[in-house]
Amino acid sequence: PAPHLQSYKDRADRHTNLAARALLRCMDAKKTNLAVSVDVTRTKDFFDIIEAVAPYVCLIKTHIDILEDWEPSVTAKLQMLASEHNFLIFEDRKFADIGNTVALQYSSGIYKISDWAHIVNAHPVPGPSVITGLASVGMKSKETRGLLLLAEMSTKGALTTGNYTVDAVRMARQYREFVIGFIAQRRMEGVGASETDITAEEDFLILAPGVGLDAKGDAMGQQYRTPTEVVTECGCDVIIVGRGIIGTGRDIDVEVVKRQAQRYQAAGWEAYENRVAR
Ligand code: 5FU
Repeated sequence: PAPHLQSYKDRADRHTNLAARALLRCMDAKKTNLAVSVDVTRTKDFFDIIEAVAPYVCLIKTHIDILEDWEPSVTAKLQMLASEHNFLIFEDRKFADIGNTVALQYSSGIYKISDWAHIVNAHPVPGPSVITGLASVGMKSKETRGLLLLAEMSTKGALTTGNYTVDAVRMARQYREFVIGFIAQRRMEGVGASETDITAEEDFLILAPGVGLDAKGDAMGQQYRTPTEVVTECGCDVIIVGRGIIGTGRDIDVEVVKRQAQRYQAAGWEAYENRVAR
């Protein structure tokens, strides 16, 4: 059967990339397909949120460069929490430059992303060299890292459509040891597949941003769909939720954050169970 009709557990047992395998195992063990996007600028809020949502997530998604008081101990603590609470870390860096530059941006600078992020993502716009550049760092790491290609974005008017998406998927098929899936809005198995593609063995994870239970969008082009639309109907594997859980106000209410995380975990898991039971 197609990957989205199989259980996360079966897919974990079969996956060859260690980061993908760890993520699928964690989803099965914690019964969650929820990733929380911790888009805040203060380190204290960052960790308050992570501690509140940790039991309910398989993945914490970061934009590490928006923290105003970042210091090296932040990513060290994040790694510690990840192993303590069993979740993976996804730095939403969206690399989009030549291979040599993205390799440096991934490994170096102040953040040294490859040291602590299990998963990163890249725009396919530069062509395959963006993948090989990042793989030159990620595949060297002791713990294998995984890359997601941005095949589709959630925003209104996004240019990630048609042939662009098809070419992104074709590129990913050439580097299946490192490219573990896509940021996308639906499954990609059928996309651009020719008869020579061994699609039966292919298991790309689909991580979908743009998920909300209470709002349809924001004032800056974001568009939201529900976990049922995203997981049951469109076959995505992980729901990525930011403001639906952390709120939009300046002050963080950890009790509300915790409740919302529980609510999205339950909705995401129910949507998955309805899908595999079909
Ligand atoms: F690639 C993408 C995309 O297509 N849409 C997104 O929203 C990434 N995102 C990220 O997911 C975005 O940068 C935010 O960090 C997060 C969504 O946050 P929200 O608060 O749930 O809208």
